[in-house]
Amino acid sequence: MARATRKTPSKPGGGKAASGKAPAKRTARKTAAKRGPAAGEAVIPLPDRDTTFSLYRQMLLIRRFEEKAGQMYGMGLIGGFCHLYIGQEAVVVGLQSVKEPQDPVITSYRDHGHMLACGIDPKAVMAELTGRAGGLSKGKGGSMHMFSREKGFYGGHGIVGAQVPLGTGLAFAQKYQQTNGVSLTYFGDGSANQGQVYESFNMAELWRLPVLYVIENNQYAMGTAVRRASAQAELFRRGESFNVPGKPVDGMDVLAVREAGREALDFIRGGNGPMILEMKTYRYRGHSMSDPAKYRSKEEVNRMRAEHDPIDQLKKRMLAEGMADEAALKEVDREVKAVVSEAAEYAQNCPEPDPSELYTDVLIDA
Ligand SMILES: Cc1ncc(C[n+]2csc(CCOP(=O)(O)OP(=O)(O)O)c2C)c(N)n1
Ligand SMILES: [Mg+2]
Repeated sequence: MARATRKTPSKPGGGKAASGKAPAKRTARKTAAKRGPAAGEAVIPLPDRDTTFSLYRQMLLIRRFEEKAGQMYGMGLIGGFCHLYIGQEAVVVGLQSVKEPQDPVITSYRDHGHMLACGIDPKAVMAELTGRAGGLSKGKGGSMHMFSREKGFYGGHGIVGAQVPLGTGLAFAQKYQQTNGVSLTYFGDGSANQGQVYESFNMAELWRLPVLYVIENNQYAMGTAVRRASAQAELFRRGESFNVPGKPVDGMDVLAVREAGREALDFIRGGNGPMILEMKTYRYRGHSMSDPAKYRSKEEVNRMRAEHDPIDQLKKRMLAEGMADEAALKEVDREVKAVVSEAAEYAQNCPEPDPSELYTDVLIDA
């Protein structure tokens, strides 16, 4: 049966959508290079007090959780791999704040922040890191392999790029089951060079699947800078050959993430097929806990921390605009620290899984 000709929706952000025409190169480059509003550009207003505090609290929870996980790893309490999300908090917190409850989430191994943002109990996440029975995967999955259908979190994937076709499948399920959900499929700049990503783009566009591809461009794939590995380093343009529109976003600004996320989700939920958001972000720590990060200078990291930290940026605005005083923010910090301490306690005192668990949750070829 012949497919109806696709109507060209107007692309969020004002560019051309699925017509195949990219936004003018010059404009795209300029936008991509930018972080934060330039002089004369409209500043995104803070949302209401509850929402703003919640964004602040969520980012801080991820930050403190990850710092604690890093410490516990250093003490030998966490084995295996452990990839921290510190620096990237605005991406997942911003998007989570504008998605609908039925929208599934899937990501890579750098997944603790996504789980916390999905509302998964920090105790269960920390206990999984320490390999205990109270962990989300009963202590058998570790840092990279946790799931919660209840919270719409589908992993936690250690194979670079593998979550992209799976996230596309989740989008297919939303469409097939008519949930009106959008699959939030996160992957990194390095993963963006995997072939399976483009097979996914093609199918998603052909079948108009409700999927938001979120590229967390933290500038490095292990020790390789994005420009050394990517012939087209403007990753938001990677869907052009498939008519998948894309947009660059300041991923260090939770308000910019929210705004772009809301627009993109509306566009996708409106039946217009997939979209890509390239979140320009930065990871402060090494690729994993065993990476001394010698491929970049301390100055580079310090500059990002000093000038673009997502939590500090929001804090400054809240203080400057009289939404909060230091005492109110300290109180949030205290609450968050208590949650993280409780999780760390639990993760150390919980028993190890019973040996009989070796035979559960595994596929056995009879
Ligand atoms: C198929 C595959 N190839 C290589 C690896 C090894 N590896 C693990 S993480 C990684 C880098 C991925 O970088 P990126 O997608 O930018 O994500 P980030 O770690 O920055 O979040 C590589 C090459 C892997 N796990 N799977
Ligand atoms: Mg990366």
